[in-house]
Order: sequence, then C-alpha cells, then structure tokens
Amino acid sequence: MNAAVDTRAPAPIVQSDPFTREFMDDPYPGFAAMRAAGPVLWSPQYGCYIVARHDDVQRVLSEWQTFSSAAGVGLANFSKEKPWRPPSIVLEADPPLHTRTRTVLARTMTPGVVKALRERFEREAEILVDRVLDMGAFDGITDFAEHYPVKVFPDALGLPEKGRENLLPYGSMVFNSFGPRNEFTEAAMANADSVRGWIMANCTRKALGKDGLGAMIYAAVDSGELTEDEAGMLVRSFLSAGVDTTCNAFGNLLWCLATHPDQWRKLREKPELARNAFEESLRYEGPAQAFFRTTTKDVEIGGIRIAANEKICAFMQSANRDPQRWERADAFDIERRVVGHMGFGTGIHGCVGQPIARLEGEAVFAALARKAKTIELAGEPKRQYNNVLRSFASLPVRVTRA
Ligand code: OVM
Repeated sequence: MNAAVDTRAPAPIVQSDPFTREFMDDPYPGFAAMRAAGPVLWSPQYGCYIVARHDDVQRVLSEWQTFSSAAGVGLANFSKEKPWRPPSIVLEADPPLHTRTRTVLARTMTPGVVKALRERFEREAEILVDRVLDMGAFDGITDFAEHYPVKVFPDALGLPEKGRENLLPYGSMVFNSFGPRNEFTEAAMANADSVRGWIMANCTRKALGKDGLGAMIYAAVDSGELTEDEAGMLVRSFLSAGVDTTCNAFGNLLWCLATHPDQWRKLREKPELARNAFEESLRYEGPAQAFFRTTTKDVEIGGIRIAANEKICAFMQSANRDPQRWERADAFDIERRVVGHMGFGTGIHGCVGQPIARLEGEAVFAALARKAKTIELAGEPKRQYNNVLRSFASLPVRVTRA
C-alpha cells in the first residue's frame, strides 16, 4: 500500500436500496439523495459503486476503455460468476468485438430502412388507436402498450407469429437479471427454460423471413463479417432489447399524458410534437433505469478512487432528473429541448435501435393526438416491479374521440 491510499476520500455509503418495491414506487427522492451524497457512492449490500449525477453517468457510459461492458452490464461480474445465459456479443462486449457486431446491427437501422418501415408502422398505429377509442375505457398496458411493439418490431424482423407471447417474459428475464438476485429475478425466471428455448429456436436463419431485419443480419454471414452462430446471437439481442423496452416506454408516456392535461392539450394542438413528447418521456419517466460497468484499472471519479475490477452502477434515470443538467428537471414538458437525456444510454453502447423506437413512438402518439379528444386515468395505476425497467403492470385509462 502506498501513502496515497490513506488520503483517498472514501465513497459515501448509499442510504437506500434501489432494488426494492419501496424505492421503485417513487425513486426520485432516492435519486436526489444519491446525487446529493457525492459523485460516487458505495453499496455495502451489493458490493458495488453507484453514480447518479448526470455528468458522472455520462462519463461512465462514455469511457468504454475504463468502464468495460465485457464483464456484464448488470451487478454480476462475469470474471467472478458465470452468466445466466451466453453473454450478448454486442451489449456485453468491448471493442473490437463490439465494433464488428454493432456495425452489422446499425446497418439494419439506417434512415433508408426506417423510411421503408414507416408506412406499415403508421398503419398499425391507426389500428391500435382506433381499437382503444372504440373501447373507451381500456388498460393502457395490456390493451395498448403491450400490443404494438410486440407486433410491428417482430414483423419487421421476420419473426414467426406463433409463440410471440414469449417475448415479454424473455425481456423480463433479461432486464431483471441485470439487477441482484432478488424476488423480482426469481419471479422472472419461472418458465425460464421454455421461454429461452423458444427465443433461441427463433433466432435461426430458418425461422426468420427472407426480407426482414433478421435476414439482413444473416446476410452479414454470407459476406464473411459474422459466423452463423454470431448472427443468431445478434437476432437474440433484437429480441432482448427491442420489445419490453418500447412497451414500457409506451405505458410511461401514456401515463404522462393522462396525468398532465396541459401537455396533452399541447400535443393535441400540434400532433407533430409526438416525436419530442416520446423523447421527453424517455427523460422524465424513462424505462431503462441503470446499467453497470466494470473498471479496467484504478480510476478516480470526483476525487474518489475506485480500484480495478469493481462494478459501478450508472443510474441513467437519476441523470435524467439531475437539476444541475436540466431546468425544471421534475417537469414533464413535451416542448423541452431534450437532447442529452440518458434514456437510450450514451456512448458506443447507446441504443442502436433508437431510430426504430422513435418511429414507433411517433407513429402511435401522433395517431393518438389526432384521433383522441380527452385522455384521463380511470383508476389507480399498478406498478410493474423490475430491477432495471420502470413501468406499469396496469394503467386504467378513459379516452374520447375527437
Ligand atoms: C442484448 C441486450 C439485452 C438487453 C438490453 C440490451 C439495452 C441489449 O442481449 O444484446 O440493450
């Protein structure tokens, strides 16, 4: 030990447990306390560090050489414990592997591809909105938020219809597994084998249609960029990251609109605000709360020293409400300049699917803005508890037609 060790400012101890129902019911006071306590906190309970201020979250997610993803982006350190599934070759990877796989994924999300999907996505959005308007009173989660992403994105991939009910349970397994082993992880892992079996079976070239995004991934095998197994793993990434996330984003934005009548009025007056409203909801009530990184060397954050091979949890949803970064951080404002939010993460691992997520959000909420007159809660929302994804299990809503 050298002398410098003794002068290290110790990280303050985190005072709350973010992986509990109590915290998830209203995480914002907890996030504010984390931001106030210091640039980096230590959780003795989980044996990890936590950053919760915008600039520190941004730094941890941006400096991939120091804050690695290869040992997993959840609490589990893959250098110490066996991962619950073969690691993702894009999410749970660093360059150069990450660069090669990300390049192939990004090719399936270009403006040209998005443009070709737009018409279909808008048609399905109209169908969805007409259906809930006919219902009048509906559940914003099961009748609305969970319908559309489970339909349009798998359609675009070329995934068979049969068995799609496995997609949301798989998302729940994946995202809960980034957190500690607790009651939420346990519950998500019920039926794990059959859900995982369906997912893996439907990632193959044979299972996928000939002209979807899945086929574009397999085209990279034919051009020598990927092995056949790697292509299957990248399709798995689509199914892991592309369905549960958007469903939760839809539920959260619907809740925002139903509980902020002034913002709903603005959106009705200008349906072209739908794209920014979706973006603002990713800041104000983003589904993805946090991802972890692992230090590759000794590093200092805000004067606090962290050793190599330590886990750091970067609370993106806290960064999204940091008053040092945002004016009126706790106000939902669909006209806000919202660039710089952490709802899609940032850096080399920033959401590769964001063009498609935005297309989905814009299509659905612009249709809602055009066709609905009023929207309000019709009962108490029920929270969905998940270690990483923030969302509702049930959201009773009442709408009237314009
Ligand atoms: C993956 C994956 C899984 C979950 C999330 C994600 C946010 C990626 O399997 O690659 O990105």
